[in-house]
Amino acid sequence: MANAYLQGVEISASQFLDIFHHYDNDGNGYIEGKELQNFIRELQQARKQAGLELTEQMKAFVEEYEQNAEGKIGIVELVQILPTEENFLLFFRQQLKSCTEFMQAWRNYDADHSGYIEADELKNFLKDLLQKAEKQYDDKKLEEYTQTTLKIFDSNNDGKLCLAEMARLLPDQENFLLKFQGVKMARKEFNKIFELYDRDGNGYMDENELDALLKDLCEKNKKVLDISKTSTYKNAIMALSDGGKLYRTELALVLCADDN
Ligand SMILES: [Ca+2]
Ligand SMILES: [Ca+2]
Ligand SMILES: [Ca+2]
Ligand SMILES: [Ca+2]
Repeated sequence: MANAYLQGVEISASQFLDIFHHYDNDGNGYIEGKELQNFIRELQQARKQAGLELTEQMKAFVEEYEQNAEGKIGIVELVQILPTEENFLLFFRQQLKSCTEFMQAWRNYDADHSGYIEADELKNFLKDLLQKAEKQYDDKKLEEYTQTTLKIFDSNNDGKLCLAEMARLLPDQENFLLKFQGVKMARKEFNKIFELYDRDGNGYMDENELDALLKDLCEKNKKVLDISKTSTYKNAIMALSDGGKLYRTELALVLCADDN
């Protein structure tokens, strides 16, 4: 079924989702290695069968990855290749060019500060993106986009998006949030660290306190984190702050494992 969708001149948001899941065989959120080679082969076949030329984007993509056994693409890359109806995922990418912008948006749209983007908050997010892009939409479309976006990013199926799930929207090189997944700590340890680095004990981190914490964290986790990027990490995380006051709840989104 999913490979038949590849013949479409225009692919709907839900067909797009089926295609992604079909080719991401092991479900790790990327189409890579053999999966990618398989996708390239079937894409070429499908276009031929439908009597369609490869689009310019497809040609460039095939050229880049055909001989590349290490190739790896995520959802946002796939959406750029396929003729998806209303490339709504690209609106995110246009708005969220850096990790800092991503964090600002997160702070903005997590209106109830629950630490998650729930369906109604996601809908507001999409609505603003569509309006900014001056796209026509109705309630039914908006609902479809919301549900599709949720299905794409909600890896643990709890019906809401956490920071790490949504971070998959970011380009790889910008994506330190996924790296921080590897250094997340239990709640108890996190609390201890928060108190240690909140030097003046006023209940929030200022920029300098966060800087000291991140430097030590990078030093301790050299394999995962890049110490030369400390200030990039810091600026992005400070975007979660309340006018320069970074409270425990917000820092916990980045550093604290969810299940603790
Ligand atoms: Ca995969
Ligand atoms: Ca929320
Ligand atoms: Ca989730
Ligand atoms: Ca402080």
